[in-house]
Amino acid sequence: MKPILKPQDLAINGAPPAFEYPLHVGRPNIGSREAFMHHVGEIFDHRWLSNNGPMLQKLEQRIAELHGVRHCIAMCNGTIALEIAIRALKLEGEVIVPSYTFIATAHALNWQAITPVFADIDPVTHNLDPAAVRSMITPRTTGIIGVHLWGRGAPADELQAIADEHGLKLMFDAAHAFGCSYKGKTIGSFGACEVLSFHATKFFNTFEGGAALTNDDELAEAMRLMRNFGFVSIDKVVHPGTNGKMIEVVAAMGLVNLEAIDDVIAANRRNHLAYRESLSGLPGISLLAYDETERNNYQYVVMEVGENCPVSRDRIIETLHAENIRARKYFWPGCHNMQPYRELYPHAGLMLPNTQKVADRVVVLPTGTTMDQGMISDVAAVIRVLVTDGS
Ligand code: T4K
Repeated sequence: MKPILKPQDLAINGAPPAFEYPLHVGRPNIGSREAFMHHVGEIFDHRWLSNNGPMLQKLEQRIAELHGVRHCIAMCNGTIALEIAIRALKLEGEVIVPSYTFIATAHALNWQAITPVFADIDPVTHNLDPAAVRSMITPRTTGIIGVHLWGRGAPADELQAIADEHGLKLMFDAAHAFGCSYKGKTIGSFGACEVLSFHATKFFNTFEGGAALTNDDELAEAMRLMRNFGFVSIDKVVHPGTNGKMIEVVAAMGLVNLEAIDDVIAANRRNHLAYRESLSGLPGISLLAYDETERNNYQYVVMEVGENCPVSRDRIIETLHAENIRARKYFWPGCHNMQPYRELYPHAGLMLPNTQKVADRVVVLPTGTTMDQGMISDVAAVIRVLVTDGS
């Protein structure tokens, strides 16, 4: 890339893109290939490919230890883990969730004929606002699902107080929060249950995968049964269930990637600081900070484009895409603006002013182990030239 970038150097003005190949948000972090291939050899030798195999059991034990919980029930993906947790908790009627989250949080309810009721977020933290949650409770409400968005803890203690006061169940979508803490306590044991995602794009991945974490023995047992068609033993089914199992080769990927998590955190943190420095002082541009007193995985670089920025968020996205930088507008436009919710609740947005504001100003930038400092300077240079004199 050119040393001093000028507006005419932007690809959107006919120049070649800054990057020959796309830089993606969500590029997978991958541990040792040799170790993975070794595990695959072991799996073939054992001829045990699925159904509670040794790789799965080891992975579950290690993840439970890492998160300080008694039970980790690994599953084929985070969405199925959410659905099974919701069902095992016997949620019904209405459940309060943020709209500012990945669509899976809402769909996991709707899929089971439960109404997701969208509550607004705190515009500073992007997490559920407890006062907004309180205002959405009705006689049909049975639960609350908090989301630890970007891996930053949702206000678990305040949500628990509301749940206790109203006799509601509380669980968390912790898809972003592998290894993170809230008020010094590792995420994983807040509420009745917390659900992780191990999708390819996540801080820790197993290609696809997910898990429910809990300290509740009965709940854990119910989720284990539901994950495997309700089989309690050979030939004996005692519960309705589905196929939510994680296969051995996937668990092997998890065991390998667990060894790499410190390196991924170091890379993500270094990238976060590099972005912070390169983007500092730009009008209307800010980066969502991670609380350094907590454990963070720094998996998301969340840039916010404020009203005082001379160019719009969408113009920034358009320019980055032209430069082969595949930044994302996560989680625009908010679940309430997607189907079927948009049609079911056409006026939901009236109760969600902060959700609308935040969804309109966020740009998530590429990070992870595939990004180096030079790439980050170049991404920042594109944003800088656009914001300072490219409008
Ligand atoms: N709750 C929350 C809060 C979540 O964020 C998610 C998942 C869930 C629940 C559900 O968990 P899972 O059922 O997925 O385990 C992606 C992911 O598919 C999704 O897992 C994730 N959240 C969400 C935040 O991001 P999309 O629609 O953005 O995917 P896509 O195909 O556009 O890919 C995202 C980026 O990653 C692209 O820039 C390409 C890049 N990528 C992707 C894959 C799969 C790669 O470079 N390599 C890859 O292998 O949803």
